[in-house]
Amino acid sequence: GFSNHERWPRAWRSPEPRRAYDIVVVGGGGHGLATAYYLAKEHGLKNIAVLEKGWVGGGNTARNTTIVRSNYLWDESSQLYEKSMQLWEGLSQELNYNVMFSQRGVMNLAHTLQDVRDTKRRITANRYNGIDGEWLTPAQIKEIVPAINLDCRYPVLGASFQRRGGVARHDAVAWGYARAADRLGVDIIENCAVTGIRREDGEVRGVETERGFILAPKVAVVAAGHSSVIADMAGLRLPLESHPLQALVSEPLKPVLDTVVMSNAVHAYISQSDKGDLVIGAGIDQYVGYGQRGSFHLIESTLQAIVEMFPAFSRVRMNRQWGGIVDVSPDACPVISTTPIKGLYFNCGWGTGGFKATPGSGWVFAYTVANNAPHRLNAPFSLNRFHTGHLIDEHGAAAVAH
Ligand code: FAD
Ligand code: PYC
Repeated sequence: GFSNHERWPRAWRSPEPRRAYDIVVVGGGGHGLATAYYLAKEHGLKNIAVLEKGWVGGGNTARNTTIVRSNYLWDESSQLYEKSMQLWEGLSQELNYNVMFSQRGVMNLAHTLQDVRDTKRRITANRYNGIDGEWLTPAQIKEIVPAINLDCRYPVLGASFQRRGGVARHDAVAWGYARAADRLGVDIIENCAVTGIRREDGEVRGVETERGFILAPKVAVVAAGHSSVIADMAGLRLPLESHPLQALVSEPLKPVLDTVVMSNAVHAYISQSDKGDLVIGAGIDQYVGYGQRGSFHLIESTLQAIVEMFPAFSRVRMNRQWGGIVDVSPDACPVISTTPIKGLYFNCGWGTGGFKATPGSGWVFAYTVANNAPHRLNAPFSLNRFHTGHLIDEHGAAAVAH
């Protein structure tokens, strides 16, 4: 049956690294690939390499639960995520690659009076920013999600609903950006870990890699959970903690859930993939670490929460479980920034919520690297905010327990 699939053309080249590039992007996840694509497409820069220590999209890009929404509280973040949402809406056409963006709606449940107040406040703030959002009563929730048990241990009192939110196919996002960037001349170099950052006189000169030294006057780091490790190579300390975040999927079922349901209070979220699996995620592991593994305690606590809300799923079998390493910042917002070292840029701190931001993050980071200055949309997200105190607290809208 698979014999017809043997001679598929490669979607991107596998070049040997050159001695020098104008820009080296460190990290071949969705964000790094999107950055390289927009550098080439929007800024006409062609001499670019993406260096990836493993394989394209093998990090958090391939490990997340693919939820996309833009319903953040503060103006700064909602505008950044909404830019991303607008890019998602045209992404399959832009890349000529079906990223399976499915706007099936995202529901954030409220289980306490404080949840209700916070959620309604967020919906109002979103609407002032031109972002869709509505409050659902329990009866309206039941209409959209017949399988839900509203009268669970922490009764469901209502929910926010962003109808333009939804899910996308994570691998396709990485592959689509990789192919499009490659066609614009970007060299994507897999199995090429960066092991050092060479600096002279306060400026970047290039990167040490497993495959030798590469000269570059600009180095743009997009390494998610390993950002602090790379910052350390340059003598920088980032205000980030790396935590595992776990998810699991069930055996495939017939269609039973056609929207996304998230509950911060009980630490679980669920959707059904187009293949039929229930895709389930948890709150972050409380300890820091770099192990991309699942653990037993989490299966128990997360599935308890899911079965409380969806008793009908109690006998569904789980197929696979894994972890990714998320880079959590003190205000649950990203860092998209120049640094005190000329030519060194960081895009990190997306924590539990960066998949939805992939296109927008790449777009603003490309602007920042090309112009050596932030775009209006990412100016509030500089490293400097941890000195000035202008934090943008999005722990509520992060919607994943921290
Ligand atoms: P990655 O895909 O991790 O890319 C970083 C890359 O850098 C990796 O490929 C890594 O190998 C590479 N790298 C690291 N060190 C080096 C080095 N020294 N040299 C070269 N390369 C290096 N977000 C949402 O918006 N919605 C969700 O539903 C959601 N669910 C999640 C569920 C889980 C279980 C997890 C783990 C995360 C979830 N997230 C979600 C968060 C989201 O996945 C991340 O914020 C986002 O994918 C980060 O994107 P990235 O491209 O920067 O990361
Ligand atoms: O940010 O929407 C999100 C999210 C969902 C699951 C993990 N993060």
